[in-house]
Amino acid sequence: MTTARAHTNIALIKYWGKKDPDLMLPYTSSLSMTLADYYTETSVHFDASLDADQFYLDGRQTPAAKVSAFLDLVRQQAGRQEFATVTSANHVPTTAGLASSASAYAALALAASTAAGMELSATELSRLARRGSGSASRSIAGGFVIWHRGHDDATSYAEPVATQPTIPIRMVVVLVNGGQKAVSSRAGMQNTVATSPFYSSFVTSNEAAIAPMQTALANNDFTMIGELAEASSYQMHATMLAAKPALSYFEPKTITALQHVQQLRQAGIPAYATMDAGPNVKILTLAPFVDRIVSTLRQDFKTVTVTQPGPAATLID
Ligand code: 2P0
Repeated sequence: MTTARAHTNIALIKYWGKKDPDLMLPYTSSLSMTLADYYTETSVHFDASLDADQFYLDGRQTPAAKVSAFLDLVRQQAGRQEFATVTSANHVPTTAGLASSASAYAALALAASTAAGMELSATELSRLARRGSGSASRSIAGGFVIWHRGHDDATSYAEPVATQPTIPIRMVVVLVNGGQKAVSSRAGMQNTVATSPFYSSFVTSNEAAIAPMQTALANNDFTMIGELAEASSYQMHATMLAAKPALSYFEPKTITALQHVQQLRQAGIPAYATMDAGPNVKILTLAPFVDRIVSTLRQDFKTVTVTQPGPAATLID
């Protein structure tokens, strides 16, 4: 049995839309922060006596179709036939309002490829994880990570940005609603690509933000990091809102949280908002300002958590 741990990540420059849904090639490059406190641990054991893949998620037997499709890629690469038992535990509490598909497929890619006898490089692992979920390609690496959109399977992978920032960047996660989202990322992005008249503008401006973000990270320029991240998030949501039918992940309390961020900034606190395919708000800041931000948001929200950059995916036994 092989066990791997991978941490989830939040994109600062977003991924929203696939050019090639089979190979999971995105329209834009994206850039993320891997998170310290939220991760998935997954064990894989190939077993010749099994007649189907078995999947246990958080202690419960779970339909294995998606996991099986991913294991097929691993079996194909490794030249193996056996089915596998996969046991996975998410340490990504739904109360944190964070998605787990990134950490899930990154952990599965590392555990399954190792269990199948392969020793993939970080680049190969990222390419494999990408096939499970686009954002999982980024959870193979730690710290600040760029997923190069590439133009084929070999060139679309993630790696740490060349120069990591040394300033103490923190992320305050504000829970607006921890429930299941009504529209999955996969369906939402597909419809946005197909119907939003703003989609090509999103691709152009998002892509144009990648190099400045790398520069801002290398220069420890937190104002530029925050401004670029907030802009990418709002541009992604504006593009979805223009889709037909309109796609909005905003809830009334999302606006409340975003207003707090604006007011904090007006008061001179470095705080910038980013949102994913859900109503929760993540606030980028620096360590000295965390307490002020948390106490402000707790006026209106019960669950406010804090995290920081986290490590690369790793084997744990
Ligand atoms: C991101 N999100 O860059 C963007 C921003 C959500 C909003 O990646 O279809 O679960 O499995 O590739 O990666 C969420 O979408 O979608 C996501 P698939 P994924 O983090």
